[in-house]
Amino acid sequence: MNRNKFDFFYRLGLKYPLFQGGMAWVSDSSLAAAVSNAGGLGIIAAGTAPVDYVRDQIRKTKQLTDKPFGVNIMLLNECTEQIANMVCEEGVKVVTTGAGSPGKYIARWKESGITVVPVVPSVAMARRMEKEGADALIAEGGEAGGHVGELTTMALVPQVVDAVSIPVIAAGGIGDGRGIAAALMLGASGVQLGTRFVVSKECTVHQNYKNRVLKAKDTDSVVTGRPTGHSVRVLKNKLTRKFLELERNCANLEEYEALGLGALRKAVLEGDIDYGSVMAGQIAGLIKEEKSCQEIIEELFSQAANCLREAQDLVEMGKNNG
Ligand code: TUI
Repeated sequence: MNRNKFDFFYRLGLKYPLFQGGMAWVSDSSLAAAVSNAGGLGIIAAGTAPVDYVRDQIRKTKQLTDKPFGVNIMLLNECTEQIANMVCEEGVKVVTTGAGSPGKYIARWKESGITVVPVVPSVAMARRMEKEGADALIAEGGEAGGHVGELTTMALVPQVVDAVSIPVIAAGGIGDGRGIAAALMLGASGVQLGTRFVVSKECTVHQNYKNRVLKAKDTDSVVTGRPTGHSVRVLKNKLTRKFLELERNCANLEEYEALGLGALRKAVLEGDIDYGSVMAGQIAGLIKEEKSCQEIIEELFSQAANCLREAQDLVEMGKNNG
């Protein structure tokens, strides 16, 4: 029997109903441990990395926190099969997935006691994942950074909430407490934030990457890659200009993919924000200051609580002034 809407997060041992997004090359042991230590669920991203890199990050995270943390498995990774087995061996508590269907791994993960939380971009995918045994879902709208589906968070979340009976975590376009309050109003039980944590003290991305996000304005992100079927939201730069030009000219896909290969690593590790891929969500323009993960999370939930109290005032006003 559910204690309340947030029971799923209580059971995971979290203080807040918050997941940190698993961002390829960005979400490492440093970021994941900081978020977990601050009461959210820190998540290590496997991204396109080999299995040994991911195992190493898991072991480092265990050194940095005794709180639960998760691993995000990006299903286009060539080593997905090995990573899927490794997380069982390492006793990971939560697995989130992205960029595909994790169907064939779910039984294996559940046998190992792992809580399975796939990202879904549609109601059809949400229904399928619930049927295949997912414990909860992340409904991610196209405001998010990185690989995105077509629907917005505002439209996707309530439709997924109505379609399934497992908890739904809203993601995409949430950058502050107002976004959290709004997501809860849409029926979500919790939230996942990625971009906000890129600009945190414990995030190890190149300083140029953080500065680019801090400098971003509302219209600075763009979706590239639609012709390849892998739409990716990134901040505009010389690389995206070239991408969009190729898209307009219907360039062949090989030329296109060659340009994108390794571009994310170039931005994250080398700080090449001109020709690297600076993945970030539409809320980048909302981020004004680098803070510690603990400061970010406490501020998020105190602002959300204030928003919800104001909403309650509206209810009271209707009662008192009728
Ligand atoms: O996965 C993400 N975001 C990502 S993955 C990534 S690494 C990458 N880089 C270049 C190209 C592709 C990937 C960077 N950002 N978010 C979760 C997410 N999952 N968004 C959308 C989906 C998704 C899409 C289709 C989930 C399931 C799905 O199912 C299709 C099907 O029917 O199998």
